[in-house]
Amino acid sequence: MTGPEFIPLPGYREYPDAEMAERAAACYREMNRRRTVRDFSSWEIPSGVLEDCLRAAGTAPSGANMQPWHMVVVTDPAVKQRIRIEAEEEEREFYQRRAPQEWLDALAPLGTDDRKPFLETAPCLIAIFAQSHGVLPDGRSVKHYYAQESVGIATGFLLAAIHHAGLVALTHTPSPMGFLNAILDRPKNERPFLLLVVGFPATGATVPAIARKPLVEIATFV
Ligand code: IYR
Repeated sequence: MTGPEFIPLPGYREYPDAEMAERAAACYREMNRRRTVRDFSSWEIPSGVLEDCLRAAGTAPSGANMQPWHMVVVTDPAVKQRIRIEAEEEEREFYQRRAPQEWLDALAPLGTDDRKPFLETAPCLIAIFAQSHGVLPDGRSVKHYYAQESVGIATGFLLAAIHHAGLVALTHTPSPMGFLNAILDRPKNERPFLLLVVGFPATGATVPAIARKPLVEIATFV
């Protein structure tokens, strides 16, 4: 057994204080323009863009570097239609039966309901799966640590990359999402984590008039 191998930190950049402050402010301005969108146009995403967004997602840190994610990009209209049919079935259950009133009240400002036309209108769906464990070529299982947290971080990277590229997205969570394994032929060690809807906003797209919490509410400095 050999010890761990180390290399010099690649790609680190040091900035003068003023430049650092400007970069941090610019990043906040950029991220603050991101909005979750539910009105999509059917405009196609230029080729190669999503690949780089997915590569950016794959740079996320993960427990024991297991990279416990798999992302399925769906553009085939027939597959999108199957996903919409199954998702709307779950959503009908949710809105008509499963959701407690408190949850429905919390969703009211978003104006959501059980109709999910964007699952077919948008050019692309990305189904993100979390792998509870990995499977080696010889069939042996490798435990994954903090899979949910890791996939959550990778999803955040993906959302930031999608926004940075000039696309919009919706984080969609039809629940339960087990139908995604069947439709997308993913193995049992992969659990659907989130369904991202990605594309361009429809002309005249609107978003709910909601606000972000100010810094004093989301952070404490000690
Ligand atoms: N999955 C349902 C309900 C829903 C739940 C949450 I939490 C949201 O932030 C938004 C919607 C739906 O997609 O409509």
